[in-house]
Amino acid sequence: MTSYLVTGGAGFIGSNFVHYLLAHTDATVTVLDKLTYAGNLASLDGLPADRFRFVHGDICDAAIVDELVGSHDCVVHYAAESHNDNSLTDPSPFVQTNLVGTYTLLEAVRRHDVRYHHISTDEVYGDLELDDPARFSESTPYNPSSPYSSTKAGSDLLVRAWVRSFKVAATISNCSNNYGPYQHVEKFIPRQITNVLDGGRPKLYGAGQNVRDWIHAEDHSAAVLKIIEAGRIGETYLIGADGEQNNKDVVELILELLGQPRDAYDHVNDRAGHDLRYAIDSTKLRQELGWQPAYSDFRTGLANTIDWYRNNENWWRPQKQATEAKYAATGQ
Ligand code: NAD
Ligand code: TDX
Repeated sequence: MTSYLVTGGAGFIGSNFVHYLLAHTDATVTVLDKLTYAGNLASLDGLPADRFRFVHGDICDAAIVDELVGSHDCVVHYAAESHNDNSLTDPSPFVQTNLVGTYTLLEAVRRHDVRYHHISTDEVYGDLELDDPARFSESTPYNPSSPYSSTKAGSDLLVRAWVRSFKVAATISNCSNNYGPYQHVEKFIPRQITNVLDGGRPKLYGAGQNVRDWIHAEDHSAAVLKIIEAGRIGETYLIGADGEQNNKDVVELILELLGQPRDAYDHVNDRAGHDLRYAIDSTKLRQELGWQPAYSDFRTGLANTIDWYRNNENWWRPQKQATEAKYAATGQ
């Protein structure tokens, strides 16, 4: 039996991973989470009390991090400031949490010689042209665009340096855009679903031609567990499910699945420096570790996600108004 310390486990992907881990292994899990605006304890409701514990704290707090890292077998690091738009308004918490927080964890992992898995994003590679057949692979050079992605890239480089210099037992995964339950309403898909459920309209940045490579959060969790259990130390694995879609098509599909006219959306101000296209080649993960996505049909995965938001209004309602007020201030 393994004891896991999961940072950021009250956030979107971290909470999905905790549910997955407790359902698919006999492990015990401690979540360390600061409960920023993005953390929600309700995402961890219903977990078995004898195998799960929540600790409220900051990954930049070296004392609490040292104590928790020293008492677990494996650290899985999800905690981050994660939203590109927020990083354009105020980059400072991104530098603090994503860089200083990762450094604080790595130092504790080094002291206690604990297995570490680092969760990162495909955005560290920058973006691709819309008509470029290329996809990101493990050998693509880093070229991040935003304050968010540059701090994630910096955190990945810290991990690589700690592996090489201090022989820390770490792996890294860079995943594409996730969707599924428990995602904050500031993000693209939940924002549009809840706008429509609220009687409003989806908001598309610019012309909506930007492409994202969608993967269901449960498929991401399965891939991370495979890498922790069977991945090679020091290696990076890209995680993606061949889910490329442009934003306009996604908005139109959400409207169709919710029984609305496909053109009932608004164009709003574009994001500064908006990355054009992300696309992942996950051959290494599939061939080396035998991982495959279970959600191969985006339409079905999206319909399930819409049902989840329809049935869990009490989960998202408290954040909706403040989130839309922030967007109104930037004309988005
Ligand atoms: P999220 O914003 O939903 O959740 C982040 C969580 O981290 C929250 O619970 C928050 O309270 C917590 N947190 C923030 N600062 C903290 C701190 N200083 N100390 C402790 N906890 C803190 O984010 P998410 O979308 O679930 O992303 C999780 C991770 O996955 C991030 O590292 C992100 O870069 C990465 N990622 C996300 C996506 C995506 O599509 N969302 C894709 C690839 C990689
Ligand atoms: O209202 C919107 N309208 C819109 O057109 C919002 C919120 C977004 N968009 C566009 C911007 C992007 O092209 O939709 C796309 C997806 O936007 P986000 O959900 O903000 O995701 P993105 O910026 O692509 O980053 C996400 O994937 C990679 C996560 O937020 C990151 O944490 C992850 O690293």
